[in-house]
Amino acid sequence: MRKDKVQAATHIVQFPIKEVFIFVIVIVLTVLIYSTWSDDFSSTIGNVTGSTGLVRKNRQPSGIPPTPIILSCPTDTAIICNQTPNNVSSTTALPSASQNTKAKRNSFASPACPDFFRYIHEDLKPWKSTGITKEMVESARQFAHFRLVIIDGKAYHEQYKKCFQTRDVFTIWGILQLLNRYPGRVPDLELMFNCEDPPSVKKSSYNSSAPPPLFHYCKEESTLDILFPDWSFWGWPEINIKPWGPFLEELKNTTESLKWKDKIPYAFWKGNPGGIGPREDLMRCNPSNEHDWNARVFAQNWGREVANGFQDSNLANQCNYRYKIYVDGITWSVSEKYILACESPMLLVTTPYIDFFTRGLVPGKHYWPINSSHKCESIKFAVDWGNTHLTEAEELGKGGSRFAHEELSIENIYHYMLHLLTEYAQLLTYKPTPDKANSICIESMACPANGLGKQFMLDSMVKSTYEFEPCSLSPPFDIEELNALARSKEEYLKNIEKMEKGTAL
Ligand SMILES: *[C@@H]1O[C@H](CO)[C@@H](O)[C@H](O)[C@H]1NC(C)=O
Ligand SMILES: *[C@@H]1O[C@H](CO)[C@@H](O)[C@H](O)[C@H]1NC(C)=O
Ligand SMILES: *[C@@H]1O[C@H](CO)[C@@H](O)[C@H](O)[C@H]1NC(C)=O
Ligand SMILES: *[C@@H]1O[C@H](CO)[C@@H](O)[C@H](O)[C@H]1NC(C)=O
Ligand SMILES: CC(=O)N[C@H]1CO[C@H](CO)[C@@H](O)[C@@H]1O
Repeated sequence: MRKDKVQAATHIVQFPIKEVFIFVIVIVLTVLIYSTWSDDFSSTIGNVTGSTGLVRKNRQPSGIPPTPIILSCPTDTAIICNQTPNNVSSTTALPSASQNTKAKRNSFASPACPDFFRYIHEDLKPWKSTGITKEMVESARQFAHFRLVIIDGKAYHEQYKKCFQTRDVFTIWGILQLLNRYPGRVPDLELMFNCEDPPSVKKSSYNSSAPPPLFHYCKEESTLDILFPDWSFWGWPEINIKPWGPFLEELKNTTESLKWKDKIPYAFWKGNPGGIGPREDLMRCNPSNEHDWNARVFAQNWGREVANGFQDSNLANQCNYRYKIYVDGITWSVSEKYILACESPMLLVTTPYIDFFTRGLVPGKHYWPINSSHKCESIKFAVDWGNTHLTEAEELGKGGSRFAHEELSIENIYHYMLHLLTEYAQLLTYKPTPDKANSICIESMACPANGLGKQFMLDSMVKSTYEFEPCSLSPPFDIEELNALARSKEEYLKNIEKMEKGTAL
């Protein structure tokens, strides 16, 4: 128990930024950054509003009217999932294959998905020419905590190992919501899922054989894990992190009441250093007799937070600081999205870890990179720069926040899952069967749940089928695009480094 708490803290509490990826990406504004880059840094930063917010406009109706989803918990009988999922298809006939094709065509008329969706193609590339055989899926079992099968819109689950806390529960809950939101749209599939921190599928182990397709929350350049949104989008009851949709709503209320210029002009981080190198290192950036690095970093004691009802760990209150630091946990940290959403520029201690959305973040547009080999100096420089370039710093904070609220809206999370699972299923060369997996449905998960776990399930439950087409997935990046993104990101980092060197520390 105690160990659990400590671990929880370690995994979780970071709330610093997430940075992620190294080589990977940079984004849309590459060109912009390129062109303005060399001599006018601040206009680069200043003008990076961008491609967010497109998705909600011009949505294409799917032609299927919204049907309410009702959770009905029997009082005295056992829950049986093997009927139609959530009673949806009893009122709405499942679309036939031909309707699906039509729907697919329609979706091309939908607005394009955010650019980071294009990495779905990158994640699945190792199997593009071979397809995914049953043997390949079975070879991923060695890394998997559970197996999930979807057949005719119904889900089946087989547990191999225990996941930390309720990571698997809320991940699966999210997939059930997807099935309810888009009845008939998620194709039959079978997948293996790993819910721990470290990426597992090393490229170098599969030079000549097909790698195991493994779903996971994070990866590195040297691994081949298939990225999937983490559990906390549906809630993290152990540390009172609300589902993402309601959290964003609440945050909008808080941030509206706080003027940007009135925020506390330092860089904030709170989390559990827990023996994690980069975090321990960050703790050294607190003010001392010799230095004030403009950082205000706090060690979180999750045991105490749990005991006092989380009164001191309200994430929304952390937006009171003008800058927010992200630093990795054991690997990536789910804290990044909360840090981004605050309108305070995210100071991202650079990281080799990548999660599905961080591939869309652009330095100078969504965050400010912090060199992890001299964090304190780098943070001091960033804060001094921001406090003397208030307009640009505010714009950077808002750029990150727009990304969190718009590109990363819960609606887009479902679109991402739908596109990923659809593309993945198309690669399967066989028809999956449940075998030893058991039927699961919202009733079997939510009815027996209790406490905060149950509340978060109810709060994040999809209450109706969705009447619009998902955004349309753009084609894969070509190699030049990927190279250009990586290059422009690298140059951005180098340029910040030069700016830092130009000041006497
Ligand atoms: C399913 O929906 C039908 C029609 O709306 C309703 O009569 C029935 O009670 C529902 N079944 C369950 C198990 O909720
Ligand atoms: C795969 O290739 C890399 C680099 O070429 C090499 O270092 C590694 O040992 C190889 N792995 C195997 C399993 O052959
Ligand atoms: C946000 O503010 C609106 C309007 O003031 C209010 O109706 C709503 O309940 C608030 N939402 C949350 C989550 O606090
Ligand atoms: C970070 O700092 C180290 C040492 O100070 C330096 O070697 C490295 O190039 C820097 N990284 C970037 C991306 O500038
Ligand atoms: C600082 C800067 O270059 N701002 C420009 C950003 O883009 C808008 C609209 O394209 C211009 O009006 C601004 O002048």
